[in-house]
Amino acid sequence: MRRRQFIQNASLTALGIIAFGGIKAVTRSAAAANALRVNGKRIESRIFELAKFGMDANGHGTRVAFTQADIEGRAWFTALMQRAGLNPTIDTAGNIIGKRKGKNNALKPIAFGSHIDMVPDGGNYDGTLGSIGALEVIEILNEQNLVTEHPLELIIFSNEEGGTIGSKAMVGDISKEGLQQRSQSGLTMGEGIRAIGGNPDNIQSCIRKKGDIHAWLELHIEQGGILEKEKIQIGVVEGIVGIVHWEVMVEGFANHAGATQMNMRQDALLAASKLVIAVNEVITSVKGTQVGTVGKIAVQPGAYNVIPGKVQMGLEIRDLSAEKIEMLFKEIEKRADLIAKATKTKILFERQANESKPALTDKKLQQTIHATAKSLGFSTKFMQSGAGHDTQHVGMIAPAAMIFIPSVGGISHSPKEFSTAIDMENGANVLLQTILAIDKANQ
Ligand code: HGY
Ligand code: MN
Ligand code: MN
Repeated sequence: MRRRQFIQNASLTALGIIAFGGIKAVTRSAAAANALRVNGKRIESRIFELAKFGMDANGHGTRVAFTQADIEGRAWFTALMQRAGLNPTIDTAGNIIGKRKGKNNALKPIAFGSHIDMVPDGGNYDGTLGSIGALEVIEILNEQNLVTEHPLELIIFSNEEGGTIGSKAMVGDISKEGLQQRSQSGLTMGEGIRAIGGNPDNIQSCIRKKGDIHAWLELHIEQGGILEKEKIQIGVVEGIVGIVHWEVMVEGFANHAGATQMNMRQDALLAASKLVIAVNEVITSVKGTQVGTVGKIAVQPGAYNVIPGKVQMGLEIRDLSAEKIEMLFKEIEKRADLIAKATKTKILFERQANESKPALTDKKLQQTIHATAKSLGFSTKFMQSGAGHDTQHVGMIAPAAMIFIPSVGGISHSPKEFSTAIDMENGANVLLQTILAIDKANQ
């Protein structure tokens, strides 16, 4: 009896030690995970490395999607993903996908990333911060031999600046017409996707369905000046504006600039100029944070001594409400009719296929970002994004959210775009710890 009792006690003690050791190991590993921090220096140096692709002699960036600079920048990034063990592949929309196994690969992946293409003459932080920050998360997990429960996916979306093409394709929102639309590079979207290793003829196969991704996170610069002005370190994005583009054709009559009296003219540029002012008046005529821009214009034939016969412009309207965008556009159309009559010209609007719907981000993920940032000692602000992002499409098939860091001077889409090393490090730490929090909570 005594012997049996002894063995029982001994095994209970042994069990207790193992259990205690196990709990200690779990708390140790939880504490170790909480203590993980990114390597800010590596982030900053990679930002400057990537900036070199497409940088011209006077330090201006031209890594426009589908151009040689984009192809080279993508190759550089893909090599880093390869070295980090992510086995990068390119899906049929040209998105670069890296995968890291979890302990339980039956779970859906936690995905994160951004884009590395730029606007013409753009900045070095828009998209690249979220891409390099995402890679930094993988580097740290590798260095610490930490394996998450969930598998992880790093996604670099293609042609974000030209209409968030890669993320739209991933949610099945790219039409045939959308593939025929001309991109900033001069190639059609379909030609461009092929140029970067995608396969537009089979674009459907890149589609992810609802439930395929457990959660999506994107770290991004704010691109506005609110965080800097209010001295806030981390922005928690609540919603992302919708964006609609129109090509505007103004048709007048090219004629001799000397021999044609002022009241005999059909001056397309005069009409276009009145329309640009009308856009500004309509957009600013109602309360709210909507924005409207005519960002590009081409005049034909373009000579001192010829009255412009044709003008082609690009109109963009953005707001968190799709209905408000439609209402504002109808008002602009009314003004265009009056201008066309007064100038004896024709004004046609051609709505572009690749528009983005407004999107709210996932409330639970917002709270996780907020709590994580607070636990890291950062100030936070819930806010909307006036810029469009891939997140607004991924949010259609998965819980999605964004982490913002300040843009110095609120400048973006400009060579003057800048974010400090410490703000980038803070943002990447929030990204890292939020991913671990989601993984732990098995949200
Ligand atoms: O245009 C935008 O809002 C984004 O930067 N692509
Ligand atoms: Mn961006
Ligand atoms: Mn941008």
